[in-house]
Amino acid sequence: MTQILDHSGTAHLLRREDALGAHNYKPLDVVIHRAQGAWVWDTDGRRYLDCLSAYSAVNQGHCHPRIIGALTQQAQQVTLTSRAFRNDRLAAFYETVTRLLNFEAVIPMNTGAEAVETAIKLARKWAYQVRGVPRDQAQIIVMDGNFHGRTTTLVSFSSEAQYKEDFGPLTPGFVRVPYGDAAAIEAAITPNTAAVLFEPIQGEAGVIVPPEGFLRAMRDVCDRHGILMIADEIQTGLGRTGRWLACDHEQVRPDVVILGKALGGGVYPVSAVLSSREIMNLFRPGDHGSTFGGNPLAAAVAQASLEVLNDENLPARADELGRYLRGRLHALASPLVKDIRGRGLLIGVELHAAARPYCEALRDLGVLCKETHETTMRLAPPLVTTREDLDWALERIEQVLRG
Ligand code: IF1
Repeated sequence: MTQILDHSGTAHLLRREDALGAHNYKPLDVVIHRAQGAWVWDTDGRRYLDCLSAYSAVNQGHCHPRIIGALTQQAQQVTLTSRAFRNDRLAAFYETVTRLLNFEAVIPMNTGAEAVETAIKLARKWAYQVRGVPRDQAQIIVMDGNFHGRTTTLVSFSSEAQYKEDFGPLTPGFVRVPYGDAAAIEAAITPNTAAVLFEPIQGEAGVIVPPEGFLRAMRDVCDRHGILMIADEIQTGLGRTGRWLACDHEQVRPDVVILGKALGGGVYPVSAVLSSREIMNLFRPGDHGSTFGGNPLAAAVAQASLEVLNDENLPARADELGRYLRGRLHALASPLVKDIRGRGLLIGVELHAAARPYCEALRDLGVLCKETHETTMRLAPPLVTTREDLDWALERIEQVLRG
């Protein structure tokens, strides 16, 4: 007798995945099979509103037809040349990203962590060649609670024990100061300081919005001491907080901006570092590179991803929907809620208790979100979400947070 096995059954999939894979994640047990716009469907056809957006990587919504169109069209043309040769998609991508973000020069990479590493190399070279710091003495000021990625250098200056313990020896050259305190940055500056590296809103730390005026004050400190201001806008950039860059909220222009996540439109990893021509010119042939960085498929996808953000006015939409969502969350006046933070559609709801059970309850009702730092629920739906979608989610959030 033939045994009929349900190979797509959820429990079966989880067992097979966990049997062979590394256990470096503890995902919510929902197995996503299909997605469109702000919505995803599990293997049993149940529908969920995605209120995480792959940590802001799908700002444009899942499987945006224009981005998928660019992907499939380019995939049939040419996908990878390496930078040993030129490809016919790079120039247009460079023009689009520098024009929309208002920078003079760009270097393409793949993942966020790689782009942060790229910015660190650029800042160090600037310190030695321009600021005159003695070789190997450059220091970069970073913030308590930072998250910039998981390479050995980036975890070296994490304040999270688990991210670095047992992964040493760590990379020297970083000094950490409290987040949101420009005076602390100034006090940490020495003749060997190259740069300050920061997130304009700290994502992983629990959606921490710095005090009003912090970005401006930091710009001022960097100018007075002649050091570089490097904004990691991998999570906050590209419309998420209601502006093209979160630094725009204080009309601050960093010397170096790092983009990732939504630059790839949720379909392909694309990151980039933007700066002035003068600073970017410090990179000479052979200084830095990547097999996949700037490949034609990535360039086509990134260009379409930027055009969608621009043509659909998604930064303004995030601003408007964010105000609405935060207003409605405040109006719930739930006794379980300790704080509601955020800008645009990057929202943290801090609870008095662990957030995980509430994320699980929301999943059961069709809303996907993820806890960060134990007690904070992160709400960050795609920027294409409608007000009706948010109302649908709010009904369920209210039900769960009623207490
Ligand atoms: C994971 C966190 C978010 C980032 C900023 C660089 C990177 C990230 C500001 C590195 C990445 C991630 C990675 C992802 C979960 C996510 C995350 F909770 F871990 F911290 F978003 F808040 N700078 N963020 O947020 O980019 O190399 O991953 O492309 O599972 O580690 P990457």
